[in-house]
Parts: sequence; C-alpha cells; structure tokens
Amino acid sequence: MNSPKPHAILRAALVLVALTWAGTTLADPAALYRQHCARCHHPDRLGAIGPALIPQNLHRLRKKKAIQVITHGRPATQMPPFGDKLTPEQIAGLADYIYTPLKSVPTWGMKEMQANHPVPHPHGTLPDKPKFQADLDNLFVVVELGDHHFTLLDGDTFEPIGRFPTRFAVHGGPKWAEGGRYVYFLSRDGWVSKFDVYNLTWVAEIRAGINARNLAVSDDGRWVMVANYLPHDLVLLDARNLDPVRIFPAAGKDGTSSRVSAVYAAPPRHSFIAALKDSPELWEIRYADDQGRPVPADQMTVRRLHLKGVLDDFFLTQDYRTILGSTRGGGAQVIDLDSGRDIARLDLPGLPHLSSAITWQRGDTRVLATPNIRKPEVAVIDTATWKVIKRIPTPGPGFFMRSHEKSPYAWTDVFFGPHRDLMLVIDKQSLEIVKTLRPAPGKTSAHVEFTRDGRYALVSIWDMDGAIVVYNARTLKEVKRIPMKKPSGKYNVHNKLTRSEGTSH
Ligand code: DHE
Repeated sequence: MNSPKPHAILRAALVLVALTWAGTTLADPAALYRQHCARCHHPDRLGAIGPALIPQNLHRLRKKKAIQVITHGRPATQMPPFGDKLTPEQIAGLADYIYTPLKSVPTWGMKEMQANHPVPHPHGTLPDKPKFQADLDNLFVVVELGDHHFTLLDGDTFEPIGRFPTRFAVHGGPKWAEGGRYVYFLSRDGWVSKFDVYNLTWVAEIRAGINARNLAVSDDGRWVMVANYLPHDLVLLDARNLDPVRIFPAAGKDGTSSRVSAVYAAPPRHSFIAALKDSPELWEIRYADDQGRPVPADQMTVRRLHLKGVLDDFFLTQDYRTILGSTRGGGAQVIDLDSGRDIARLDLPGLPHLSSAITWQRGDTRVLATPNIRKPEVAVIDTATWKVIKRIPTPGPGFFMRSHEKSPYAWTDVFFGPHRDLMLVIDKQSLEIVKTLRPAPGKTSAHVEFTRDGRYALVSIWDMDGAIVVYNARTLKEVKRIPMKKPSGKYNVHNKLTRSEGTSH
C-alpha cells in the first residue's frame, strides 16, 4: 500500500483545523462564552462584574438588542464591543446561548446565606475607642477597584490611615453608619462586608445573593437591606452581625418575578424605597412608624406604588417626598411618594444618570442637575415646576456629579469618549462651565467628593497607575496627589451621614 503524500497529510490537517475552528465558533457557543464572556459574567452565567445572563434576567432585552450589545458594547457599563473579534454568526450563536435556560438555577435562601456567613468579631466584642488619631468626622473611604482594596483616608492630612482587601468588584457607594463607626460594602457577587473603622478590621460578612445590586442601611442603624438581581429578591439583615432575618421575594402584583433595580433608605420616612426592574412598581418598606417606634421584621409590609414604566435609575429628593425616575430608552417620570401619583413627565433623552444627580438652591428655587450617560449634556431641572431650565453642553457624556453646600461649583466628569480626561466645573448660579480641568492627560478622571467643610474636592484618576487628586475647591488649584489603583469612588463620612445635598445618598 502507498503511504499518503506529504501535501495530502497537510491538506487533511488543515481541513481538521478548519473543522475544529468552525466547530468551536459556530456549533459551540458554550466554548465561545467560556473564552470571551465567563470572566465577567461568571462561568455558569450567574453574573460577576457583568450581570447574570440567563433567560429569567433577560426579559426586557430582546434577542435583536442582545446581538447589538454583543457587537457594539453597552454605554455606561464595562461591556466592550465584540464586533471586531467575532463573526455575526458567532454573535448570533452567543445570543441564542444566553437565552437558553440553565439546567438549574442555584437557590440562594436562608440556608445558603447561613452557610456563607463568617462573623470573626461578633457585635460588641471589640473596643469602642479608635485605634488611630484623626478627625473621625472627616474620614474618606476610597474604593480601589484596580486590585480590590479600599483605603481609609484622613480628610485633614490626606494621608492613608490603612489599606484593606475587599471582596471582588465592590460596586456602588459603601454605606457609613452609626456615626462613622461602621461601613458596609457590597460586591457584585453578593457579599456584604461590615468594617469596624475604630478597630480597622472586618467584623462580619454574608453572601446575601448571587448577583447583587446595592445595599441600604436604615437610619437607626438596625437594618441592612440588599437588592438582588439574582435571586429576584430583597434581603433584610440584622446590622449587628449581618444575620439574615427576612427575604422579600420580588414580584409585581401580577406575579411577574423581577430583578430589583436598587434600594435606598429614606430616613425621614423610616423606610426603604426600592424599584423593581422587570415590573413597573416602586416598593416602600417601613422599619419604624411615624413616631419612630420600630416595626418588627415579621410585621414589615410592602407598599406597592404602580408606575407608568419600570425604573432603571432614580433619584430621591432631599425631603424624600418625591422621586424622579427614568427608564432605559424611555422618558423620566416624577412620582409623589405619599400619594403614589405620577405628577410630571420630563423630556430627558439619552440616559440621565439620576442616581448621580444632585440638588442645590438657586435663587428662590431648588434645582436638580443630572449628568447623562448617552448625551453630552448636563440637564438642570427646576424641582418646583419639574421643567428642564437648562441643558449645559459638555465635551462628552458623563457619569458622576458632585457639589457641597459651601461650594459655589458643581463638578462633573466626561466619562465617555476622547475627552474622558476632563473634569468640568459648573457655576451653580450662572449654570455655565467656568473651568475645565485635565488632572491626568489621557487618563479617565471621574467621581468627585468634597471634604467635610467643602474646602477641598477629591478627584479620581481611573487607572491602575491612578491617583486621588486633591483640589482647593475655591481656587481650583491642585494641592496633593495620592497614588491609588483605579480609585472608583470615595465617600466622606460627614457628607454621607448628614445627607449633604451635594453627594449621593
Ligand atoms: Fe454603578 C453606584 C447602577 C455601571 C461605578 N451604580 C450605582 C448605583 C446604582 C448603579 C443603582 C447606586 C448604588 C448605591 O450607591 O447604593 N452602575 C449601575 C448600572 O445600572 C450600571 C450602568 C450597569 C451595571 O453594570 O450595573 C452601572 N457603575 C457602573 C460601572 O461600570 C462603574 C463605572 C464601575 C463599576 O464599579 O462597576 C460604576 N456605580 C459606580 C460607583 C457608584 C455607583 C463608583 C457609587 C457612586 C456614588 O458616588 O455614590
């Protein structure tokens, strides 16, 4: 028998390689998923930095739109475009794949939470005296996303007091509580971690969900409420040791199971306010009555407010009487919290980033200003009439906005596009951009927070080789630069606990 010719072997090998490649790319989206998506969305599609990609959580995303997102990326998220790496067939295969039900979705109930609940220092066992010298009312927590740490920063000297490892991908603002003694963090994969500032140590943790959204702490310091994307629920924890106390399954009145967009505490109302993401409902859960008397956990009830559209993002006014909410791809609605009525509609095209909005007094009216994730503008709204009174053009869409009662300026970033290294300073009365700063040319600058007295503004440079840049908030001159690893957000204890009008709550 003749042995095969070398070029025939080569051809057969090439065919085999091509078939294998085609097999992986066309017929095996699971392999593509593992290669391109698993790192951010979890190997089992349960969500990590990116959201869970399972049919239960994709109700509002049509497959056609999912294909666009995979191809072009998604603004205001960390989802990059794959159109230059994958063929349209591969992308379509991936889209089919993420709409395929999992064989089983893991349950995450009381039992699972209890089994993931270390309490290294039970409540009341550590000293009540701080281990360090600093003004306890002017501390900052700085989340360093770059290597999953946070720095506790002295707001007078701008010297770090300590640097501590966090869970993977902390998202949203850590919440200060009990006069600044404790801070609660939440990671996207559902871990709630409680830090004792006086003793500079983690005291309790619990995994409250698989894919979490944010958390809120009641003003009396007794409760932590966690909003989840997976499972579809809100979880009530006893703030002392983070013991799970009650699960509120999230479903609309018609029974539609739903992710939770976000939850916030409304101190004057003694309640938690949460929006459902797959059902047009806003929930209010009271933890104390009008006289401030605690409501026991098993007697807490859900008050449902029925809306015209689902809320993806929302802002609570300083008096916690009104909500301005927006729907991705839709308009904005203003809801009176007491009556539950829709009291105004606003023309806010693009994607106003309402959870980053702030308010201030301008003449005899209070205005609300919001950056926009899709449109290069800051919209300024009169909260008495709920009319847009100015659209300030910016060099690109922005993410965060900040000010302080004592500052004449509001600061906002240009998070997206070629001008992402700019920081804009807006005069709060003239509503004009009066200064454009470029703290680190070529690197994204974003997210500002003020010191307690409003004299200094701290800006993040979002880079592994990043920094916090401290500015004199009046002269707008740089005073200090503190190296940090992709510092995402920073949170001043005084501004947070006093619910300063210039910061997020
Ligand atoms: Fe956030 C806060 C939702 C993407 C960094 N973000 C919040 C809050 C919500 C929210 C509801 C308020 C929670 C709180 O503080 O209690 N974020 C969303 C999204 O829906 C969105 C657009 C898509 C998503 O991936 O979930 C999104 N966010 C991002 C990012 O890609 C950012 C830039 C990087 C990251 O960490 O993932 C990011 N979000 C932040 C930060 C805050 C935040 C730093 C806290 C802001 C503050 O000052 O309070």
